[in-house]
Amino acid sequence: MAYQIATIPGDGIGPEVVDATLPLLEDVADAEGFALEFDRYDWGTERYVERGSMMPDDALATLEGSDAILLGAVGHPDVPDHVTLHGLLLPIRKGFNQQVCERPSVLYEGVESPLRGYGPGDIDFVVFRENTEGEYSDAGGRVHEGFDHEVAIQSAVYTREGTEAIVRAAFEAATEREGTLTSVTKSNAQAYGMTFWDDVVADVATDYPDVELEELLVDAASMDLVRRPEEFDVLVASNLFGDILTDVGAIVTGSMGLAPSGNVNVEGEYPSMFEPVHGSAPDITSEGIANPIATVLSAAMLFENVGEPAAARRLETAVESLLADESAPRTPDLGGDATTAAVVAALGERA
Ligand code: GGG
Repeated sequence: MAYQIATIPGDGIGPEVVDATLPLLEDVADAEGFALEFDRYDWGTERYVERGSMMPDDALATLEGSDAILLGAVGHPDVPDHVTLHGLLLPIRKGFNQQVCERPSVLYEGVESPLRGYGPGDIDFVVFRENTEGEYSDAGGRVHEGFDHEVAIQSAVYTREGTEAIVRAAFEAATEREGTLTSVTKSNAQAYGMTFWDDVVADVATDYPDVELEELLVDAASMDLVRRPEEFDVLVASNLFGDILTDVGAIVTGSMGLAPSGNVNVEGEYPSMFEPVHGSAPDITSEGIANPIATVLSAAMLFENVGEPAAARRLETAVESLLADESAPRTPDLGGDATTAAVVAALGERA
């Protein structure tokens, strides 16, 4: 069996972490008796500067035949971030109906949380982020640009179908984990979209009577993820709130360099896309010190998604073993001085 994996290394440290990780994935696939065929697409900001677009017009048609996509990062200091996001990341998520963004936050043995008193296993939650609409719907406009009477409108769009898809995925995860579900909104202030979200949650909840449901406002949730992270299990939130909460989740579990994510097309009609939560990190680009673990764990989610759970476990176990070993190499974000390549090599010995 061979899987066709599209890789979009992207910008900044994206190519460094993706390119370093691919040989490890090939080895793990080989050990589990399947093969990977990579199709590399050098899309991103360099292309935008040279040719005026982050990716070609037929990008989605090109990617459509893949079994999954592995993405590095997008973003460059010379180009506004909304150009890079709306030119590549968001069109892929929307075009392939990747409605469910799954972002786990786990405090591993050997990793220090900035929160005092937390040890391995104390923090273990997953955020289900609505991924194709909400505040990132691109509905709005700017008129009278440059005048004092300039106006900007940015609308959030919530559909019943999209909201139900993410809420149902979160309830399913809470059921599987035998845990609680926290729905995060701002429905006291956003009395249309977010009260609609609450209504959909209440409707879907009737199908999951065994799941304990908590509802929190996003300001309280942000505070509580820092104050009592051990009490969270599965969270579900809109596109913007999920984006913010998962950065909090990454940092309370030690580093942005450890946080993976999956953008999932639930029906399996289109490829799903896996990417580290971190961005392109221009401050450390080309230094060879970016942490590859978020990409490796994203690849584990990719393996799970294509139906290779044993390969996924192999990568996860290698990461757990490396982080638990004080003498193993670790990159500067985790207090070490190792290179990206050294960490991948050490993972390879454990995988
Ligand atoms: N790893 C992908 C990446 O470049 N993320 C940067 C970013 O700003 N992402 C926004 C988002 O996930 O919606």
